Amino acid sequence: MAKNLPPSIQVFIAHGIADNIVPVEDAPGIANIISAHPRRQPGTVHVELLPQCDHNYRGDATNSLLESMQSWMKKSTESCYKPRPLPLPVSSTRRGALIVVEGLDRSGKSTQVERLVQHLQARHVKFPERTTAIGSMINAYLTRQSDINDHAVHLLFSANRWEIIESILQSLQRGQNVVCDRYAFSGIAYTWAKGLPLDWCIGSDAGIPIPDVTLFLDLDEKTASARAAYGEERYEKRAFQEKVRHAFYQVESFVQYAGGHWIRIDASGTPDQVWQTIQRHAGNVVSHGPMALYPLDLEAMRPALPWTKEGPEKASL
Ligand code: Z5A
Ligand code: MG
Repeated sequence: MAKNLPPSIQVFIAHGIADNIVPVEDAPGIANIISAHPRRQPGTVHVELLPQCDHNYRGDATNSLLESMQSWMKKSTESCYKPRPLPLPVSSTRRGALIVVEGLDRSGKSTQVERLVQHLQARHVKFPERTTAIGSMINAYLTRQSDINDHAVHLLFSANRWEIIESILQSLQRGQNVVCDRYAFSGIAYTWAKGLPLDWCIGSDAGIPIPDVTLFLDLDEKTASARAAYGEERYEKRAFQEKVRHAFYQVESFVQYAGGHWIRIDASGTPDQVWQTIQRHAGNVVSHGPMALYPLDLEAMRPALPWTKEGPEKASL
């Protein structure tokens, strides 16, 4: 049997929302990684045969693998915290997809979001939404017309999302795709980069829907700072942006852990090059059809949160 094995066999176990990698103690020669994948059907299995594995393993591989997976699933299911999907009222229409574009300042989010909105005929949402009463306070703060305490302004950014979430859910339920220019992940990354405790930064957005996909436009601070209008608003300083970038990389890992679908995209290409990638990933999500929406859940993410109580630069990548 071992002779005929392909160089790589992959088996996924879907048992919850966590994305774990654990050793398979009982089948060392066959595989040593099992990963639970949040978006697979329960019961499907994914094992990776690593190149350094002993390909000459003999014995009842299937049984030994299944036994070890069963015991692992039992253990991990017992300890796994599972948030419930957000209750979207039953509707005969297939719900729309929630697509978020995130990234550092001047990474080209708004440029790409405009194209995506047109392309999908989607609803366009921008955070911060500066036209509401809360949004106008945020705008005054960002343009340095007012000073607001770091905790208070974080809560304003969150409140600005909460005042619009209900109508986003309604759009999704009507079957309309929604594209957001920034989301809660900006809230977490920017405030955490200021040094406030990470779990506090997440807490005020706990309960909002995890997007069907987050497209993160990754750009180094030097390139970003050469783009138009950089430096006009409060946070547009290179040292701070570097911390924010570091924070976003961490956010990526614990959002993925919680079942979120996050794609990091190189934003240093031309707008057309970036668009090709955006269009492909967004198209995949829309054509596959969105699944249940899960809430952003602090408890579900906690095992993946960096241990540090300090800013993201102190957390290991
Ligand atoms: N913030 C927060 O702290 N907490 C929160 O919860 C939220 C936000 C939601 C304002 O956000 C601030 O709020 C932000 C985070 C914080 N920090 N700051 N400062 P905003 O989204 O309103 O910021 P903005 O004024 O729209 O800027 P932006 O979003 O950073 O820019 P962008 O949308 O990423 O880039 P762009 O407008 O599409 O393009 C910028 C320029 O680059 C423009 O001249 C383009 O023509 C050019 N461009 C675009 N793409 C390219 C490529 N590929 N190559 C070359 N040039 C390009
Ligand atoms: Mg923008």
